[in-house]
Amino acid sequence: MLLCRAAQPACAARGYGYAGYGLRDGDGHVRLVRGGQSFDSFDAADTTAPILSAVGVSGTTQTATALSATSNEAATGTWIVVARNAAAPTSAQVKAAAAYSGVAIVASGSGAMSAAVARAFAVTGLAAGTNYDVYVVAEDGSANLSTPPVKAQLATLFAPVTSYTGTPPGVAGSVTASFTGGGAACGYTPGQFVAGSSLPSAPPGGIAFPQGLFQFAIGNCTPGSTLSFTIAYAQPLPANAQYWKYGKTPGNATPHWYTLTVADNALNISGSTVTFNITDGGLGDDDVSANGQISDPGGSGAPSGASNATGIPTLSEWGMMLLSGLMALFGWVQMRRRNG
Ligand SMILES: [Ca+2]
Ligand SMILES: [Ca+2]
Repeated sequence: MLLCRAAQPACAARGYGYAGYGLRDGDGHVRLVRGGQSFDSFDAADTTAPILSAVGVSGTTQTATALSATSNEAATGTWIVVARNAAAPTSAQVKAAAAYSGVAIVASGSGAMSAAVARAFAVTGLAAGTNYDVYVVAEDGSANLSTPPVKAQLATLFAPVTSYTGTPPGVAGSVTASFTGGGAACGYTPGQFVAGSSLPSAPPGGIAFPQGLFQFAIGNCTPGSTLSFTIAYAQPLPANAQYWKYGKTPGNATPHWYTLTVADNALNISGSTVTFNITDGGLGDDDVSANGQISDPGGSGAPSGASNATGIPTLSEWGMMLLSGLMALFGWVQMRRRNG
C-alpha cells in the first residue's frame, strides 16, 4: 500500500482527476478515503438497480391524485401517466418522460426518493372520469435503472352531475332537475325509480302517487352542506301542490310521509317551478346524517280531489308527468354512468 497523489501519472492513469491524496493497496487499486469510511465500501461498484414497491395512488379527484412509491435505496424516481391500456413503456422511456411509440404522456414528474421511505408524488392535470395507467421507475446514483417500470392504475372521478333535463313521454316540454351547493365534487349518483306501492307505508290520505315516486342520491358533498334544488316543469303546478317525501326525519327514525316546509327547506312552488333546500342531515335527507350524501325519495303531489276546472292536469297526470320525466332523466343518468 502506498500513498498516491492524484496528479501523479500512476494515479492519473487509473482515472483519478481528483487532486488529493489516496492510498493504493496491494491490488493496485487507488482509494480515496474519507474519515470513518472503510476500504471495503469501495470494493464493489453499485451495479444493482433500485427495487420499487408499494406503488399506488390515493386521494384521487377529478383531475389529480397522489402517487406513492418506495425505493429500497436512495434514488431518483420518475413517473409518467398514459392512457389506460396504452403500450407499456420501457424503463428508459419512463425516465425520458417523452412520447413513445405513439403514446402520449398525459403527465409526468420526478423527484428524489429516500431509501425505504414512501415517496408521494403529486399528479395533476388529469381529465375527469378517465382511466389511466401510471408507470414508475427509480434510478440510483450509479445510473442503475429499475426495470421493468412498475405500473399502477388510476381512475379519476367523474365531474359531478348537478342537472338533468328530460322530456316526459307524451308531454310537450321538458323537466329539469338541478341543484347547486355541496362542494366541487357533489353530484348525483345513479338514481332509481321507486313505485309508490313498493313503499312499506301507504301514501297519506288523499294523496296518490299512481306512478310511484322518484328517488335520487347525491354524494361526495361537503358534510352538512345545504343544497338548493330547482325542479322546473313545462306547465304550472296546481296551487295546492306540495313536495312530498317518505323516509326518516330528524327526531323520527321511523320512515313516514312528510312534506318539505318553508321553514326548514325554503320550499317555494311558483308557477311551473319548485325550489327547495335540503341540508345534509336535515329535513329531506333520508339518511338523517351529515355524511356528505343526500338520499331523497320524493315528488310533487296534491290532494287527489284537486280542481281541474282550469284545465290543470289532475294529480295522477302530474304525478305521471313528474315521475316519468324523472324516471327518464335518471334512466339516462344510469346509462351515462354505465357507458362512462
Ligand atoms: Ca443500486
Ligand atoms: Ca346525509
